[in-house]
Amino acid sequence: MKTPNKKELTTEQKINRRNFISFGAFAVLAAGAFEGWRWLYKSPEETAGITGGARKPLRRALNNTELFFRRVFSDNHMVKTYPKSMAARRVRVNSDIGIEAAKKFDPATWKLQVNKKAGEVLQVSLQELLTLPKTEIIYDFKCVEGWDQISHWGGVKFSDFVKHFKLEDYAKMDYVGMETPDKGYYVGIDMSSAMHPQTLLAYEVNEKLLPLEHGAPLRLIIPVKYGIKNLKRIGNITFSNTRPHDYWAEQGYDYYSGL
Ligand SMILES: Nc1nc2c(c(=O)[nH]1)N[C@H]1C(S)=C(S)[C@@H](COP(=O)(O)O)O[C@H]1N2
Ligand SMILES: [Mo]
Repeated sequence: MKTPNKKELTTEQKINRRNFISFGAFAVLAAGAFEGWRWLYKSPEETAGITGGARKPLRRALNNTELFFRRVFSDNHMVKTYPKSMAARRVRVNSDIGIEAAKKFDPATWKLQVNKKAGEVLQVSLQELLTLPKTEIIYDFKCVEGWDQISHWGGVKFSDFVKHFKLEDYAKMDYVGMETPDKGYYVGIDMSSAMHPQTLLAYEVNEKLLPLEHGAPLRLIIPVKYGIKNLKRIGNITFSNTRPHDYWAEQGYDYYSGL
């Protein structure tokens, strides 16, 4: 049997050495983690106020995280817009639940119904909406099914509509629900997204009144949400503090459906 010389280690020795190195590395990491925990544990507590009880460095991290998300998702955050030259000439028609071509619908006799308290209903004609200030937007419309398209819409800002019809008290509620006239399709929207400055009650696409398949006479254009929330052919609007029913949320899609 050959005796191992000093440089040549036996297999067993090699294994032992590796074990030793692995354990050593583990011990160093564990010591680091322990030191980190001890550092946090020994850090002073934050001054109690609206929040309290967290270590100062931890609260600093939490606050920065919140600030980051608020900057990204705040009401003031604007969806990116594009020049008119980039807007699609042929705007894709996706689905037609509640607005099926076979169903009878006369846009001329349509009126938007706004359900107010005590059963009172405010009726608004398209002619009246056309007299309000018009806002246009060209943005990338995104459908959850995977397609997106830059498109050009025009109409009345939902927030201008609220002001014009003195619905401010209703807009203090948490949600707004919208349904097609036949109630076949319906969405629920959180109020801050509805009141977002880019949210429109749209009556135009590419500077012309909406065709039926895009939701004539009036549809919702809400750029902070996926396509599913952009209800075509609004029949009625209802304000509430509880979540209104929502067609795709009932099928398991995210209720918020924000971008
Ligand atoms: N009434 C009604 N509105 C609707 C839908 C629908 O089926 N019925 N589909 C939604 C979906 S999933 C998308 S992506 C957009 C598509 O709008 P467009 O057909 O104008 O492209 O409308 C939304 N609004
Ligand atoms: Mo969609």
